[in-house]
Amino acid sequence: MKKLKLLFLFLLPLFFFLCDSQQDEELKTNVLFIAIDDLRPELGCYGAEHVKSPNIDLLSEQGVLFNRVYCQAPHCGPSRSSLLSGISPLNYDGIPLKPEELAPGKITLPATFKKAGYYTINNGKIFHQREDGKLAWSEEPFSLVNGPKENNHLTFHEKKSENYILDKNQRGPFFEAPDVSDNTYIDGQTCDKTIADLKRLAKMDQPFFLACGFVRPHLPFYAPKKYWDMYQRQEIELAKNRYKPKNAPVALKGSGEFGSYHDRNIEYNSDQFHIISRHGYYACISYVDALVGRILSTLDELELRDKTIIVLWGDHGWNLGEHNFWSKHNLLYTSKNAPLIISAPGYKKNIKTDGIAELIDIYPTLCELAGIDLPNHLEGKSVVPLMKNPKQTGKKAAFTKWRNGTSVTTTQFSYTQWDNEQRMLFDLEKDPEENQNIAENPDCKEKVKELTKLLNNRKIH
Ligand SMILES: [Ca+2]
Repeated sequence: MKKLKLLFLFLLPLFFFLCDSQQDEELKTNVLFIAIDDLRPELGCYGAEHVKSPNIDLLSEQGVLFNRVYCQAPHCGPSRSSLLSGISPLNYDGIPLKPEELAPGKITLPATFKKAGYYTINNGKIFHQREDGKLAWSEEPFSLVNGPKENNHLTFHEKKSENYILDKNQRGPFFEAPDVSDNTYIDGQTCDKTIADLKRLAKMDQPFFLACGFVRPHLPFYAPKKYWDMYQRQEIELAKNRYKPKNAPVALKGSGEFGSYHDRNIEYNSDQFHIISRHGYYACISYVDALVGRILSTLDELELRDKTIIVLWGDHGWNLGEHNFWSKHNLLYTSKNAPLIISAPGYKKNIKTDGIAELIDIYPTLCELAGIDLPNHLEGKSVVPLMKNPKQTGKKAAFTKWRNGTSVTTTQFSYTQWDNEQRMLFDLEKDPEENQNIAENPDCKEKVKELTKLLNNRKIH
């Protein structure tokens, strides 16, 4: 008996040691957080076979792809502020470009991970501006986006681009295709830095939250020639609905973003303009896709895949010539719908879900996946239940705000109202391209009433 007691006393510290090790092991689920600016869900894995995105497609096979995720604002700054602070801008008066404006004093997503003992790194465009949310990072953010002109994402490398400088802001043309290496542009440099960080982080005795933000396919469409060459220009299909929706309210407008770049003497919204713009957007996607592939290969080489949650997201949708609109900046479905893929150790793979989610849900989701306590200010809801059961319907609705308009998306409808009492309603089942506004149809009176109530209730809370 005495021997047994001695053995027990001898084994007790070992037991606690093992428990501790177990806890350490549990803490060490890293996060690789990949943001792709202005990427709409038009990728191979989203059923767009004409877009060459083999690496992101492969990631989707290793995780869960969300078909119905909606941004909270169709604009970089406010969408990122919302996603990273976990608060919707729906009740905010104006357009909050920074998380400090939208959610003063509230802890951001990367800061929550830092507080939980993670080593946090920011490469490229995560927050809209390099100085935003700065306390979240363990090191000075690596971002050339707001840096000196020769280094930022507007820098062109094709000789003839010099002939196309816009007088008003000295920006270059809206596209170019020079024969240069991947790391000539900022995204290639962001990729190189991220790969070097992964190698460094793999040796550290600390879990990491590594954020990597690419600026393409955001305008201007600058990508190495080889990515343009992946597409035959004559095979590029244009939008079928190059006209405004029938009965569109005056409040529905396009974005003026293309006006920030020189048009290279190509007439806006001409056939040639549509073709080149689509070609440029796709080339930029393939460029970023190749960079994503290099990062994921490094993760595998370092044998970190089983210890890392990977989330890949876009900050909002994009109009690629539908309704003759370009870029984001309105409340059409194409502006609201964003891509999201989450690959987490131990979770389902090669799964797609139609459950409704919002970008503000990423914050609580990552906390739950990593086993970190949620700050109590969060407005989003974890999508882990959807990852476990992708057939669930998810949220009842998603909410988006742009200037004085607010919008709600349900499984069947997209409804938007403006402060000036204009409104638009689309039946996404019958009219997925949103070609006919039915808000004023007598048959839709009850539906408009129901969706208005849903929207106003969300606004109050
Ligand atoms: Ca953006």
